[in-house]
Amino acid sequence: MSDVHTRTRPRTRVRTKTKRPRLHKVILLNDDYTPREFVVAVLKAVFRMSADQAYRVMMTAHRRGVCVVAVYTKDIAESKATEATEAGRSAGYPLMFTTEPEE
Ligand code: TYC
Repeated sequence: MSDVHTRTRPRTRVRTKTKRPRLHKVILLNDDYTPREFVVAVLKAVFRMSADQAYRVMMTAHRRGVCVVAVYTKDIAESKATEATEAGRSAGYPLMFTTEPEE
């Protein structure tokens, strides 16, 4: 009689919530050689920043060593960081952009 009430199947629930993928930060690193105007031009071209925004980001990296430029999905962050770093390299500058996942 008590057998019919015995539950043997584990209680499971299908997860219906879809987690959004983590976003990745693009980070600008300071160096001693890349001209300020060149950094501003790259930020405007690659990250579609206004002259004001680009100047502020460049000066933050210049003063503090690094500055977060923007956040994107992993693929976009990585391709923009590569494109921007490559723009510096082509012009003979050590300008460097990296990426890291957001917390
Ligand atoms: N520090 C450079 C200079 O004095 C300018 C610069 C700023 C370079 C920010 C890189 O991410 C950077 N010419």
